[in-house]
Amino acid sequence: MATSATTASVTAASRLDALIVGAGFAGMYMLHKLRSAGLDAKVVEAGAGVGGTWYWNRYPGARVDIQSLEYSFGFDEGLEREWRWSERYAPQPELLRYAEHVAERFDLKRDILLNTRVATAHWDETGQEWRVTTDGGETIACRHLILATGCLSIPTEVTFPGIESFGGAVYRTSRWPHEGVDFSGMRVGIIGTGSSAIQSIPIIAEQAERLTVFQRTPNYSMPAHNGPIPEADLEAWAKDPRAYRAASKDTIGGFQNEASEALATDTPPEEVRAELERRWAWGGFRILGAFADTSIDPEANRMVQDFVASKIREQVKDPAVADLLTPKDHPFGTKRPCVDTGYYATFNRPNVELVNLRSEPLVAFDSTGIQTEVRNYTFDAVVLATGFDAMTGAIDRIDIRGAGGRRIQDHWAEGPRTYLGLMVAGFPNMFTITGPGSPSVLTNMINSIEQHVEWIADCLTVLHQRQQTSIEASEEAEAAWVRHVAEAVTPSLLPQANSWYMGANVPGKPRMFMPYAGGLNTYTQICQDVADKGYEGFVIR
Ligand code: N01
Repeated sequence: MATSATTASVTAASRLDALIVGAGFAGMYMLHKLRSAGLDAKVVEAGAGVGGTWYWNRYPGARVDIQSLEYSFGFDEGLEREWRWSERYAPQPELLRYAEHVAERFDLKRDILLNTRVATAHWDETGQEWRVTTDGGETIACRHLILATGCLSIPTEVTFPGIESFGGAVYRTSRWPHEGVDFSGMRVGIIGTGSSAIQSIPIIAEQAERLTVFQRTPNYSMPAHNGPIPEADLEAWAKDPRAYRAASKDTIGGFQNEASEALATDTPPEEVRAELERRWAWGGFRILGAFADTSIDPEANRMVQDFVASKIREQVKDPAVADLLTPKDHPFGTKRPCVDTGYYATFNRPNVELVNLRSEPLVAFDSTGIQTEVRNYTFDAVVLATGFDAMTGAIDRIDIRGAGGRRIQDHWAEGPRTYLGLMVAGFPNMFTITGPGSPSVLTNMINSIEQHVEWIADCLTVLHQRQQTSIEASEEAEAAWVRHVAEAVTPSLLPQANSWYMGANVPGKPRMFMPYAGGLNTYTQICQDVADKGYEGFVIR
């Protein structure tokens, strides 16, 4: 396999303390923490560079949807001081530069094996270690296996009849060419209207001669109002970065959102409207914190749905197109809302058309483009923005076998089961970072990553000091956590949507709400209590 001068060779004859899979933000910070604790750790990464999500998702318009001041590492004051974000929501190239900077600053690359995918990971009972093989033929022995494989890293295997016969180019948003794509003068089709499409459509529309958007289900999208970082945030952060970070982490979503305790149903309609307007004008996810009952009460949620529908009508000139772009099949916030720059207004452009795949189903591709039941569309290029096999996809694709040779796919046959989203019963010494059963995708991922990495590093340090060799979630603790994850989401409207949170976008995937909806602040306290009680629910030997 390709290795660069700065890349590690991990074909270690001796056993590593830990092997980390993935060199995104989670894997990089995990490596740094374990090294700092004096443990011998290395990383295996499938990509040719670090950065995970921000390495792969290079489509036009890709940018973060949580303000960069909060979507960035807080663990090192030096790193924090020397890095300046150019805008509220950093674009992908800047996020990738940041990931590279982190790798350089902490000299991480010498322990990262790039261009290498983990193929198998089998627990060896006798040696009390994981035996890992890679697609490059290496075998690596490690005491602990840490999956930092990302929640949205494996695209779904969506395909369309005849796609191979299409004479134009096909691009997937999550596997975008590194050299970029110039759509000037082209007739372009895009399938999907999730976050990836909603970010890329306005940019592609500016370049292409014609853009046709194939929509199956409309999504709620809020304006980013991207620009300079708001003065109030900058001041609060500069005054006391530690306090600012702590305030972000002490929230349900891991970012500051002015979460209100007020109930929309107890508030006069004009005040509800005024508050939603104020938050819409601020931009991004702030509207999510407007009222405490919108995530649990259909009537309160309906007020936000109606408000967003009115905003879509304000932005889209053609009422029929506005209506088509308005979600009707799921409550607001039950799919991750999108954050856009000029998405709805793009449909006022003369070179953009919207095709409703519900009334005009896609039949097949042919050599010239796409046939629906109504028309043939001719394209030079088609973009697939069709989503990810979320939360379990990257883990399922590794042949992982725990104690007694049990396959993780079998253990998770009815949906992913974990204890705290950190460990799986029967899979000793294997950790997941932002795994199913943790708040992860419902939060600011970097704050969730920091919490997980620090908990795992503390745990391994304790084991190391006590010369204990294995830790495993007990069956009982795992079963209780799975019940608690289900209970935590029950009062909310979240399970009502056919979302990737529910596994609904992958045919055959078990329907189960995968992330923990109890909030990052509550979850962090639970994890701390578990550790304080001597790692309650874990079997340590
Ligand atoms: O994927 P999605 P995404 N025929 O699953 C459609 C994060 N993210 O990559 O809803 C036709 O949301 C599908 O239609 P439907 C963020 O957490 C963040 O956009 O199944 N259409 C849907 O419209 C986000 O939630 C950012 O009916 C088909 C679309 O494809 C998550 O990643 C940016 C189809 C997929 O939407 C996923 O977002 C980007 C078919 N056969 C992503 N199959 C930030 O802003 C699927 N679709 C940070």
